[in-house]
Order: sequence, then C-alpha cells, then structure tokens
Amino acid sequence: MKSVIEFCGLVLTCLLSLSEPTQTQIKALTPNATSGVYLIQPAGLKARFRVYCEMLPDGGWTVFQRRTGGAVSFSRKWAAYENGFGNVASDHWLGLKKVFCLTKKKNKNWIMRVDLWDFEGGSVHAQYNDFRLGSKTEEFKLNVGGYSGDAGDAIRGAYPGIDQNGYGFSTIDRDNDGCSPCIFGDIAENDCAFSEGGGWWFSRCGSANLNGDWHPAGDNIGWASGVHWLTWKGPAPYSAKASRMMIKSV
Ligand SMILES: [Ca+2]
Repeated sequence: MKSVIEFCGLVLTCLLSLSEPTQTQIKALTPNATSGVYLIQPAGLKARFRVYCEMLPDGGWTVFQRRTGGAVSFSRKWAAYENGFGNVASDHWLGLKKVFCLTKKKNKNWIMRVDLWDFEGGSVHAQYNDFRLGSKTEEFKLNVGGYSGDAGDAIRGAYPGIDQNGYGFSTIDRDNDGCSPCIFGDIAENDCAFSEGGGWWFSRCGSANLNGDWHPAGDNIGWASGVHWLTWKGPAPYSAKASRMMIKSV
C-alpha cells in the first residue's frame, strides 16, 4: 500500500519500513514516528532507497553520513562515494547521487546539520541553511548558506582562504580540490584526498573532513587524516569519536 506523505522532512511515497513492515502506516502517518531505517521514494523519482530517519523534536532528518567506529572504511574511490556504502542503520555514506536527488528541487530549501562527539563525553553541532549539492556534471559541488551552532564553521575554515563552499567533491581518483599545488611549509600538496583521506569537498584543503580515517581513543590527535572539524578543537587535529550529517527540508 502506498501513501504520499511528508516524512523525514521529505515529500515522499512511503513504501514500507524495513524493520517493522506492519508498523508502516502507523509510523508514516503519526507525528511521533520513531527513528529508524525507511525505504523511501522521493516524489518525482523512480528510484527507491533506504535512509535512516532521525526523528528529533525539531522534525525528521534524513541522515547521509554516520561514523561511530572503524568497522566501515571510508577510504574509498569516486564510484563508492557517488553511489554510497556501508549500512544505513549504522556507519555509512548515503551517496552523492541520492543527496543530489533529494536536494535538487529549486523550490525547496534544505538545512544540513553536522553532529560531532568527542572521546571525553562532549558533543557539538553545526547547522547550515540553503544546503544543496550540484549535479554530477558539477562534481556534486557543495552549496551551503548561513552557519549556526557551537562547532564553528569549519566548512568556511579556521583561517581565511580555505573556504570549501562551492567546491566539487574529490576522492583519491578524482581531484576537484583547490590545490595545484598548495604549499604547506616545505610540502607541495596537489591532491588533498591523498593526505586527508576519504572523499570530501576539499579546497586548499580546508578545515572540515568527516570522511577521513577513524582513530580510536587515546590515539586520535595529530593525524593528517581523521574525522576532522578543525574549528572545534585544535590546534593539533582532533579526530572525533563519532559524526553524523543529515538534512531536512524547510
Ligand atoms: Ca588538486
């Protein structure tokens, strides 16, 4: 049975809940639906896909990135970042194509929220208005508007000249960054994805990269590649214990 509804911040056709199929209609049509994995079909799209919906007091959010440990490697190439990897119920990257599809409608505005957890029991967040990704031919470039939160605006950078807003996505096999090369001390950097790890919207290279290597407690400070949000903790790069990126329409 299908019902077109507003759910998880999306206008979509809710097909079924994967975990509890019999609860589908109840979950979909009641405002206190619970967080979990849902199979969605955004309005106007033929493709269905699984997403994790985080239900918070301020609405339903669609998660597109989650890190909680090292079990899922984020050291992947372009095709993996384009299509997504991991398990949407735990650590995963939803995929650039899907996020593009969700945010491409020009008559809708999206908020993107980043949550970060440290190894000392603390957490912070960053929120951006007017979030959307460019198309595949635009290398899924990042577009974010105004920032709010207590994590600092790492996308625009901890110092001038490294703003990642407007940059295309880069991986170790696809270089869209702002270095050709960048000079850091006595190092000439051509390809940020090689040193920083994972795929991201690198500039020169920038202060944010939540897709680098995950590092365990006690060994999480000072790595070139990490789960980095360098306006949050520093000056030595601090790799977060956990991260989450998610969107909702407004
Ligand atoms: Ca480059």
